[in-house]
Amino acid sequence: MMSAADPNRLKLAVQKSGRLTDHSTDLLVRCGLKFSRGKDQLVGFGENMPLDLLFVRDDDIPDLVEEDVCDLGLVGLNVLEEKRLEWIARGHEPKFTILRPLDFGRCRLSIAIPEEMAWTGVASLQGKRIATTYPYVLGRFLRDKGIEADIVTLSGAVEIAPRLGRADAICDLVSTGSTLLANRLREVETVLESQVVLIRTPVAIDPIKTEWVERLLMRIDGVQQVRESKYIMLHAPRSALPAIRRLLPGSESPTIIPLEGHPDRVAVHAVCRENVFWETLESLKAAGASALLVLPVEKMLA
Ligand code: PRT
Ligand code: ZN
Repeated sequence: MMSAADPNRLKLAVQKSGRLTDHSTDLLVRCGLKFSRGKDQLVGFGENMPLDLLFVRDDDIPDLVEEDVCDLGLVGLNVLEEKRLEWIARGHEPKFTILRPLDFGRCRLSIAIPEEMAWTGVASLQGKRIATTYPYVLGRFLRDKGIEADIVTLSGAVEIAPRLGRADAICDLVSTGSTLLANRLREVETVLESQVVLIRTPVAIDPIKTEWVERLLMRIDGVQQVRESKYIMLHAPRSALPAIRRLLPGSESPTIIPLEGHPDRVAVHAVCRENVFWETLESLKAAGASALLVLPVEKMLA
């Protein structure tokens, strides 16, 4: 019987429980993976692919991949970049590879200051105390900008540090900005834009497993493409074709089909790699199109 300890099976580290967990497992399920979670909930056993999931804290994912305990990992660039700079500072040159940015878990690491603090640009940080859980990324940012400031490293609750008198400013993750607002803080500078990335071990993966990495990547690309893609169908007079082709968003070569009994009219079918908005449909109609139909695309393989 196959087991998760089988060296021929890929191991992919994902966050155990947090903001990235559902998106990570959803992506893999969309790639066709069926998995069952063991009693300890730590391993997800791939039932239809030689691929097992290891559920861990997101902060552990870079180490697990860099040390080749896992072949692959899904982790936020914020966590990965902080680890990378920490390793370099400790004399370890990291060798993992980023295979794909994945367009979820988007957020930014930003500097925020109390509402009443004056701001004339990053120079306003000179000599200030900045609280963060990202001392290495913040340190590099300040060095690049030529700013000398005190980095106050905290393990959490960074947003209350100014109110407690522990810092003058903070450097923390922001997505909607409502946490900053609730703490009367103002976002003034982006330090790092982040999203989830797929990373792979620096160690060579054996050929059988490599084939599955390639298949997984191809499926991930397909999943990413269909997310925004639409299949659009319409009828139009032949004379309107040039105008209609210009209006179809992100589509390469539409299929043109003659309409029985209407020599001057055709059906146009096209895959649009961008969302199709009402405005586009209205413009198409104005250009002569009729019987417009927009369908979601379920799977795509180039
Ligand atoms: O237990 P474990 O260590 O695995 O989880 P964790 O608590 O460290 O991480 P988790 O689940 O909170 O976040 C995991 C990852 O999600 C982060 O490393 C980022 O890559 C990503 N991410 C995306 C975010 C946010 N958006 C985000 N908004 N991580 C944290 N936040 C915080 C933010 O700092 C703020 O305090 O959420 C709060 C709300 O944000 P606003 O701006 O929407 O108010
Ligand atoms: Zn964490």
